[in-house]
Amino acid sequence: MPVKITQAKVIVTCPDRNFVTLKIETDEGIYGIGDATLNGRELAVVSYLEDHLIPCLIGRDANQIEDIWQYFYRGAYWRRGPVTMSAIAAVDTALWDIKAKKAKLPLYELLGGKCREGVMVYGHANGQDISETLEEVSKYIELGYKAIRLQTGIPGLKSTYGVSKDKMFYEPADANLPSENIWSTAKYLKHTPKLFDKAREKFGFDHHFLHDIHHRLTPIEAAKFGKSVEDYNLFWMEDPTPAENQEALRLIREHTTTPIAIGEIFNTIYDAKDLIQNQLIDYIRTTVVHAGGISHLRKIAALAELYQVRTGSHGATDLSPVCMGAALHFDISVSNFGIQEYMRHTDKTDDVFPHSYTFKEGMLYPGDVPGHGVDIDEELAAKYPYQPAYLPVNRLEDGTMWSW
Ligand code: EZ4
Ligand code: CO
Repeated sequence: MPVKITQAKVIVTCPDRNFVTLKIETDEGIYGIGDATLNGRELAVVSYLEDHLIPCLIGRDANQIEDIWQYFYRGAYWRRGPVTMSAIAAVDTALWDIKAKKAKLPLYELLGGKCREGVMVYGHANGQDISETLEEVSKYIELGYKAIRLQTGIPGLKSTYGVSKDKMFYEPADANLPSENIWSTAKYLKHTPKLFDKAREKFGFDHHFLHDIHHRLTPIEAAKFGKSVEDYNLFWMEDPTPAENQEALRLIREHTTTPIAIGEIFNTIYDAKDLIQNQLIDYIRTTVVHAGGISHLRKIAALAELYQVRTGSHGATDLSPVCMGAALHFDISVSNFGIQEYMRHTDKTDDVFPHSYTFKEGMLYPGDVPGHGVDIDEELAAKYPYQPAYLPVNRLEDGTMWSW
């Protein structure tokens, strides 16, 4: 029996940070929600949904998730890109939520069932200097984390990626016009291996340590970095070099066995396929929200499985609890899951998005309620209006624009 889509609306709220949420309602009274947040470009996705997708959704059969996906992807003529794919992702996630609620099953049951008990996550330890970062690592270890990302300030640079005043709730979108960071590759390459040297000296080798380079190095510099930290056994180095130039990864691979994770800014399987098929990465970091939803992410994971590439989905605070909930159902049901990033949301955010997922001893569990298990409290959401917020930009010391 068809389930008719009767209404769809976009909810924009800022409980400590901006989130864009799509809510799709049906004639059976069942609704579903999907995350459509694109950090620093939120309102472009709102318009894409309100002006272009929602009018085409009304009256369609909510059961036909794949057909609706194809309708919006192929049917638009203009394909791919973060705005388009975040909007399609929100529709897809909301429709999976509806289908699972209608079946009275947690979403992972429709995706083939659980492949594992829980989802290993990693948290973010960051500090102005090495000793501050190590203190943060201790806190994560006390909280039970098995995997931790380490970032630290660099002597001689006023600010850098991954380091903020607020520790547990690190938020990079910090100003109503972009703030500016200054970058020096030489200073970074000199300092960062010391962080991992001290961390292994202090904590040993029982925990997974990760690191995000945030697209800042050239291929040969990234190769050099990977080599310089091999003794510290990193779980991965993330975004070592901008991935528009995918051939560059071959050069890095030839020089280092430090595993590589890429994909948080990818939107489709086409962005990832060469890196996967040539085995130039070890982890693919595409997300439910920015890469076309559950349906498309599962296709990426299936391709990656053929090449022993595992998933390591992005999970920063700018992916809403709706995305996190959906991601956990994906993570628990794909065979080649690797790890899930998990930056905690603030209490204000969690209050607006009541959810069934829970954290215990370094793992997240999606919970067993029907659907993806995340809801939105619309009354509360309305109390926190949108506030413009940009991600920073990055310049070299001589003023040259660089990758943030
Ligand atoms: O810069 O989510 O691995 N995590 C990251 C994040 C991203 C932000 C961008 O919105 O690189 O901190
Ligand atoms: Co990253």
